[in-house]
Amino acid sequence: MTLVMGILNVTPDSFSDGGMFVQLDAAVARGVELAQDGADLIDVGGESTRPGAVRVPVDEEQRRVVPVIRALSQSGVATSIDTMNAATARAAVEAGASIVNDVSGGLADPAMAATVADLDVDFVAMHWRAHSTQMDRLDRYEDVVAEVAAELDARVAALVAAGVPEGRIVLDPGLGFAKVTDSNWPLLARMDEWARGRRVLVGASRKRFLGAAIARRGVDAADPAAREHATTAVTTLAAAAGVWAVRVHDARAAVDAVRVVSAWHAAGFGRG
Ligand code: PMM
Repeated sequence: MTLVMGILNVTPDSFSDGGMFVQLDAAVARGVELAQDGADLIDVGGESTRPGAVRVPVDEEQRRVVPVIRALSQSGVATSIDTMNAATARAAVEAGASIVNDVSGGLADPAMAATVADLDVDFVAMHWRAHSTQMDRLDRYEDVVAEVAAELDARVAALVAAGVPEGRIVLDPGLGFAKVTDSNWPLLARMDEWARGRRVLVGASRKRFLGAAIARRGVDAADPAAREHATTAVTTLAAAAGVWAVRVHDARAAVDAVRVVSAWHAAGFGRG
C-alpha cells in the first residue's frame, strides 16, 4: 500500500507564535497530529523551498529540525529529514530520522552522496535544476519526460558511484521545481518512463500546477488550501499507479484515498 508522508515545515512562518520553545512544542504537536491522522512518517524540513525562497544557514536549519526529530522519535513517530545539507542529514539521522529527503537529489551539497552511503538510510532523490530563486526560469524542456528521466538517471549513477545501494534510492519527479504548470502533468501521466520500476515519491500537495488545473469562476485557485481536493485526486491516481509514497499536508485525506484504492484493487480491479 502507498505510504503517506506528512509534511512538517519548521520555518518561522509555519508557526507564527514566536519563541523557540513554543515553536518546538507546536511543531512536535503537529507531527504527532499528522501521525494520528494516519501518516506513516513525518517529513521534517527547516528550509523553505517555495519559489523565490532564500537559503537558511545550516546551523539555523539544524536548530529548527533536530529537536523536533528527536522528540518525534522518542514518541515513536517515524521521520524523514527534508534537507539539501549533508551535515543536517547526518544530525537528523543521529536524532532518529530514518530517511533523507533531498529536493536537489544530492546536487546542492557535494558531500551528500557519501554521507548517505555512510548513514545507510533510504534516500529520496528529487529532480531539481537550481535553487528556488532561479528554478522557475529553468522550466525549459524539449521533452520533459525524457529530460527528467535522463537527469534522474545521472543522479542515480552518481549516488551509486558514491556507495549508495541502488535499492536505497527513491525517485521523485520534483513537481513544481523548474516546472511551473504544464511540465508537471506528463511526469505524472507517464511515470513508468522515468521511474522504470524504482520506488517513487510524489509531492503534489497544494502546488501551483493544481491551482492552474482547477481555476474557474468561484474557485480561488491561488489559495493553496483550495487545492486540497485536487491533491486528493492526485493521491488517488498515484496510489492506483503503485507509487511508494505521497508527500502531503493533509494526512487523513491521503490515507482515505490510499485505502479506497486498496479496497478497489482487492475487489478485483483489472480482472473483469
Ligand atoms: N516539495 C517541497 C518540499 N520538499 N520533497 C520531495 N521529496 N518532493 C517534493 O515534491 C517536495 C519536497 C515543497 O513543498 P512544500 O513547500 O509544500 O513543503
